[in-house]
Amino acid sequence: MRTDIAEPVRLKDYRVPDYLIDKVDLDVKLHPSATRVLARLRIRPNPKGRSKAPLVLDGDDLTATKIALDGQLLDLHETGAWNGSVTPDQFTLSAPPQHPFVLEIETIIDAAANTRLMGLYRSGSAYCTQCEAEGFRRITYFLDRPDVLSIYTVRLEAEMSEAPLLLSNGNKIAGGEIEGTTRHFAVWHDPFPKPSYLFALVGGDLGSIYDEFKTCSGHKVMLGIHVEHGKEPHAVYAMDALKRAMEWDEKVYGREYDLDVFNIVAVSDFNMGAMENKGLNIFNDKYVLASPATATDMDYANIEAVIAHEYFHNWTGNRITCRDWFQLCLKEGLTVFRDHAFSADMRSDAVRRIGDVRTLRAQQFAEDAGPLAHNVRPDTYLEINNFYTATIYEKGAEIIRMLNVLIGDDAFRKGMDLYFDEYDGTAATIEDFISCFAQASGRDLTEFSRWYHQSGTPLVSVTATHDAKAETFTLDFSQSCKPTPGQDKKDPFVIPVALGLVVPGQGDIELRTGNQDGASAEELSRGVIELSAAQRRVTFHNVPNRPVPSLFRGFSAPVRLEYAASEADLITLISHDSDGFNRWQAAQVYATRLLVRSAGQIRAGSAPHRDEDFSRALAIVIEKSSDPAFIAQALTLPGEADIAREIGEDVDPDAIHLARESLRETIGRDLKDALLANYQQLADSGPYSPGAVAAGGRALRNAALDLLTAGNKAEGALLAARQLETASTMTDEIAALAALTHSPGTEREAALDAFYHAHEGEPLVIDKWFALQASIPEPGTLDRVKKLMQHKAFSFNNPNRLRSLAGSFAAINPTQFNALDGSGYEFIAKIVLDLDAKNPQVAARLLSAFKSWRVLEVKRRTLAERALRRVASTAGLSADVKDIAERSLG
Ligand code: B3K
Ligand code: ZN
Repeated sequence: MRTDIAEPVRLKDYRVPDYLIDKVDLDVKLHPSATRVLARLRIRPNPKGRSKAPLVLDGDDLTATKIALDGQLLDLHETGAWNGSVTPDQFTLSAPPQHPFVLEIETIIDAAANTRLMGLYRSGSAYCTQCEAEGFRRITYFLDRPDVLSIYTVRLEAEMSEAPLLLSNGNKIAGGEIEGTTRHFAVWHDPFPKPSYLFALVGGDLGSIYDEFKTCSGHKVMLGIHVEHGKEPHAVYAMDALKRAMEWDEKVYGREYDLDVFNIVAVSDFNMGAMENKGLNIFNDKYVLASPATATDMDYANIEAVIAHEYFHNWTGNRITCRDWFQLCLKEGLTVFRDHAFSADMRSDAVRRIGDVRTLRAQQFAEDAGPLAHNVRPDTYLEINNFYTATIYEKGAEIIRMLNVLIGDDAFRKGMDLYFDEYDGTAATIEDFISCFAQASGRDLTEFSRWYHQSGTPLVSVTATHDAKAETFTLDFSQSCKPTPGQDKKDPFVIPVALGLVVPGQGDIELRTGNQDGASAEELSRGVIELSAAQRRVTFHNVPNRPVPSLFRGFSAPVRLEYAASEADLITLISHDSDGFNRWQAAQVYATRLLVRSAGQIRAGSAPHRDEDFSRALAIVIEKSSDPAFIAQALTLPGEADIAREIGEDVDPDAIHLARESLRETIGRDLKDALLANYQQLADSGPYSPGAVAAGGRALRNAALDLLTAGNKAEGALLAARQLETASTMTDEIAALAALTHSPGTEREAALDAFYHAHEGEPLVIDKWFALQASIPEPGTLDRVKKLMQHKAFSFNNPNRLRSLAGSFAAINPTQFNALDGSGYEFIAKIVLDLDAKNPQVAARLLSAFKSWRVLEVKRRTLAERALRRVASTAGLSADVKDIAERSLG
């Protein structure tokens, strides 16, 4: 384990590599505890690098058995003889040849002992790899950085019985049995130069499904998805999503696939969601396997999105990669932007946008508001694996979305085409990317680029004045952004404000008519005002009746909006806004306002305020909207973490929880008839479809069940019990079980037991069972979670199991994680420490659950700080955990 906290890596220190590695030939003999890797590297001095620089190759925990330079074996015990050094973490040649040369390195790897799941490891009986960000150096010594691009040829050899399937990147060029032995081999060649983080291999005995895709130029591509034997039918949906993604990228971006084969392998031990290795994506099986009886509609939607995301990386990430890890958002933000657009095209636009914004607010806004806030393009890092964050991914995607809104669809597409033309086959930077859009749109994007180097969520405050006599309507905008770690002062952001002015009964006012002050004709015709200074005023003329401003339509910028809309205005927007997102947003603002007020009242010892107008507003949504998925979103209140963020300081999670429960109860009672009518009308019928329409019906039905249960526990429990008995989909089954878990008692326990026994053989379903129990907002939950950690279905070494149980407890159970006695914090801190020795990446991720500790009321804050300090001061911590602990403490 790496315990040495190295010096921070800084963007400003970037230097081109002194050596390049043009070709990599790997000869890998798979063996459970002693895989032999022979790497043959063709190296040459980089004409752009420093001359006569030493060659320093990265390693991590490596055991080299042989190293030869241009065919001459180096005596590894006598390093003086060849003027260099070799340690598990580095290989150095102090005076390497100044002409092309070949370095051959033999390493022996114990894949079975690799619990970090980085480099070569085993998942079940399969061998697989994960190299991003710095895992290749756990396979062989290398210039393990994304700007060293090489052509790989990989020969894999294994026992036929153990690994009948042998895969690597690129196309298969040879293979067969090895005569006189029980072994076989396969040779894969990838003609596209790639960085080492995109290398992958898989060896195993897996079940496969195959299909074919004909690209727009008529090239036939063989598609394979490889899963645990017996699970093949559960991979059919992923295959369908893959083909749709391939077609979409051709149609929308003109991007064609470039190899003869595309393979996806699903494994059950994986640190994150999936990995875009060239031609050989490796997936957490959670994002591949689905059947109506085992996966929810949300799972199906996630599979579609992740399959598309990894596939889209083939162009945005692989063909054009990142110069260095500071540019991570170049591939991640852009690819999330692309997968969001894909999902929106596959499903309902407004509903997808609502889902994406919910995620952004819950994860990225929370990160931006706390001690872990960082730039979308960081300036420095200690451990790059800690930067695969919502800020890089989700905010990175929002920046590109804003760019699209600002320059329009045509210039945006032109900019993307330029980017692909100009930078194909290279390792690029954010500046390279932005320059393409500056060129395509003729705009100076320097100020816009501040989004990449200033952290924090801007706050946009708006006041509106209507002058009935003068028939004018004036909007005054101002922006600010709180200090974030290392950044006290911020320059103004360039913020696109998509807006409309809504008049009840009349709809949107035509913005172009009349003389408008302070906005250009182009802004008005597009309905997008650009806020690029600290303040801006826009006055609309010929506005006899006071309109209601609908601001940030479609969530046109990742900002917080402060606008004192009256409740009547919010109801106008809920009822009449032509923008679906803002209809939903108005309901959320209304709910948040009530919830913040009630939480304050509860904290002050009084009863929460009841508001029937809000129920009436929701009744309007139910009545007016024809899209069940949209209604379901409107009926889902802001989460407890969202309310906490809105309160911003002295946060009491118990008061927030009670306030939210009480509002759910009120809605459940007030809207009982309408909810029940929808519940009954949307009863499941016909064969299962994972499509948006059928899923929307189930979403509304289950949102109704949730509120009905909140309104009347006994009646809700009856409905839920009936649904649990008759459910034909996992969506309905888990929703019913969730409704039942609201009430303690023998019925709940019996339902949980029955669910377990019905799904015992399906680890991914048992993960839902773990997560559901970990999220019960009751004091007994911590004991329950501890007990479940002893359950035979639990495994401390499997990231999915651990995330379902401990991760859910920390992330989605705010009252118990933040229990007043500190037991939740101590529990998570202990798991982080126990896990750190085995899998630092997952341990560090779990520790980031403390990211909002500073806003808690003083008792909890003190206890959370104590737990964080205990972690930070533990000897022998990994760089990953130490970095998160120290930054959290700030
Ligand atoms: N690029 C990978 C993430 C790698 C994470 C390394 N710690 C998956 C993705 O974003 O597509
Ligand atoms: Zn990605």
